[in-house]
Amino acid sequence: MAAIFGQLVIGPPGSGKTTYCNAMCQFLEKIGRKVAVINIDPANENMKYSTTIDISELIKHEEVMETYKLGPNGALVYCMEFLEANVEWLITKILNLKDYYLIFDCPGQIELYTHHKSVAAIVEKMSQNLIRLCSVYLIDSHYCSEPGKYLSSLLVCTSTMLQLGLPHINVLTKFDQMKKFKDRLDFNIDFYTEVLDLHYLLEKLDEDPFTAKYKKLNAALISLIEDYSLVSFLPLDISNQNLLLQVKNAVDKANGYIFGGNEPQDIQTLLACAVGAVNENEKMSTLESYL
Ligand SMILES: Nc1nc2c(ncn2[C@@H]2O[C@H](COP(=O)(O)OP(=O)(O)O)[C@@H](O)[C@H]2O)c(=O)[nH]1
Ligand SMILES: [Mg+2]
Repeated sequence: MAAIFGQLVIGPPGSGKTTYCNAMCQFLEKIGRKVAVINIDPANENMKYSTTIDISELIKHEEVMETYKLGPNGALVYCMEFLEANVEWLITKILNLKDYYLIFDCPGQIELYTHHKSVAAIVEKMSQNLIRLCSVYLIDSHYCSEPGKYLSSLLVCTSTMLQLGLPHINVLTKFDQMKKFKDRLDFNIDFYTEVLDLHYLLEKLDEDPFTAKYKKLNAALISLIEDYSLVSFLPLDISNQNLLLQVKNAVDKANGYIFGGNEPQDIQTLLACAVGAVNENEKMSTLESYL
């Protein structure tokens, strides 16, 4: 049985998941890939793509809220547990999509990825069925505008990576909005994307009125992030095809698509993906053009 490849698009509400799914689907179709977008967010909005599989065929968020008198977050957790209990429904549908590349649009409740077990269990079941996924974690680049917010995104990314155990790419979205808060950035953009020496971030945390009184906690959290040393970010502005291409290449390399997918790959693309080759000067000037 041949593997099926895809990406699991996750991240907080409003980080741009559905917009990314629309854009990545169009981008991949343009280069000739057959794409199926699967919506597993029962409370989704902005879906311009046509879904191949939609969780609302299985369970409806509003009905769960009404029937069990749950709030929106509780109902979402219920829906994910229901999907986990009925994972065969999802897998049977996916296994019928043999020649397709999958994009999963996921809910935005981050506890589903950092603590709760259902998404991890669903992913595990898919991998047992040769569905090879990479998680793509989207974070709004606005989080760079304050040291505490940036630290929180590093923590959330690290715990998601550990909890899901999938090949993983982190993406800072809405780069076109960076100009609006550039006066509040403490560092160059590459500091935020490459997650450079975090001692500088610790200094800023210790100066910031919100975090200054937690010096020991700040130091412990920074050292935790450094010990794991798992997080870096790719920049994304949804209207920039070049940045979409960089994300696509990183994902194709992470989930193994470049080695086992259906697309004929020329040797240059293969090599570029394999070594992550992007001209460093070009990369910096692209990033700086956003300030
Ligand atoms: N300026 C800008 N806005 C974006 C970008 N990506 C998403 N958005 C906007 O962010 C908002 C939330 O996006 P959505 O995809 O619904 O987020 P989701 O809740 O994570 O699925 C929408 O108004 C999008 O138009 C981007 O690259 N640039
Ligand atoms: Mg959405």
